Amino acid sequence: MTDSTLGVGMVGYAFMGRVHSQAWRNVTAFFDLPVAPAMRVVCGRSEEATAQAAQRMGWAGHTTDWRSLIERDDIHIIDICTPGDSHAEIAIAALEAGKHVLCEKPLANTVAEAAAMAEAAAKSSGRSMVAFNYRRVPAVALARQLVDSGRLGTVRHVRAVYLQDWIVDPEFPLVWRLQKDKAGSGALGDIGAHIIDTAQFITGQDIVGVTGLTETFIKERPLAGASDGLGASAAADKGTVTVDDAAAWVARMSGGAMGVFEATRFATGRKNALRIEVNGSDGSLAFDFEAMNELWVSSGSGGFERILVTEPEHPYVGAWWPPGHGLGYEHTFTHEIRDFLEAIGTGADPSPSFADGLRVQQVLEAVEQSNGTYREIPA
Ligand code: SOE
Repeated sequence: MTDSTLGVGMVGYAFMGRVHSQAWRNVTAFFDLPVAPAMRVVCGRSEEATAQAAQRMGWAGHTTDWRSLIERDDIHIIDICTPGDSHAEIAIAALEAGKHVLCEKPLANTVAEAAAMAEAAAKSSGRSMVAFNYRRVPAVALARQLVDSGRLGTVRHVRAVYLQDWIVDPEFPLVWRLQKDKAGSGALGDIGAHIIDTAQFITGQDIVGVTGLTETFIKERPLAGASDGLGASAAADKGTVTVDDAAAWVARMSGGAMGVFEATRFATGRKNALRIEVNGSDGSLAFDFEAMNELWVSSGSGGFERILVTEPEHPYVGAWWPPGHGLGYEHTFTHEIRDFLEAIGTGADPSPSFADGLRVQQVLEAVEQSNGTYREIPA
């Protein structure tokens, strides 16, 4: 072990914990970095399941007490992969102890929690970052470069949707993502947060105002038993869904663009379609995560042309496979952890910061609150 080895403690080992583990395991095999992670401890609630997770995912040890991770001198990074209701407590304690913190999105369940986290981040000697992984899709990073270079001219429209369908079945159980006390909100915070970040990242414009609408189509669902990825077994008894199933909002952006956004888990047939289109005075671009190695670009005439974002000169791609071989969902997390470690190693502030995460949280809250501005059309 060299001085540049940083011990990692990860809290949570379900879907996000698995994909983060894969990134921690692989990052130094593909990227040259000033610091190297050592996967020291994974933390979860059940002793037996956490021990199994440690073994499968490559963690040297395990614990059921996240506070003990924060106290350890050989743990320098805390990676938070838990539901939103525990983000603030863990992150603030870790930042106060001077640890570096990577936190899953959305940053918190409320603006107040996110503000406290951003304040702790500003005071801490540790670095912190929110895990908005879609910024690290090569095609999305390329889209930002194109907008930055002026290729699109003045950006007038941003159209971003995030479409999934995993809870269309009314018998799908009431998992934590459908409970406000655990998740903060539904499709809005879980996937709407991603399109807010992606739109702001690509355009370099912040959302400065919104008017929104949220809906819960299925108001009661079977209680959830043992969990399994996004799903769980279903019990006979039912409980109330306390979050939105879908959200839509229009926005003004800081550079004068208009934004139209939609996040839903009821887009039957769409699995993970994060789509964004940006229209500028001189050109446009379009991206769909379900074809994540492609970016469509228009120079203003003759429609759109496809760029296959699999060349070594494209963002992140040179570290991987020969041209045309393509990347997947998991690579975005490896890129995220690469960028986090690079920033820590060079003494820079990683991006998106907790302050950026707070801003996203403010947009989410504004969408929920602006439901009140809805006007019915008289019959
Ligand atoms: C479920 O909607 C989910 O796993 C999100 O929580 C993730 O952030 C997204 O990347 C995929 O879908």
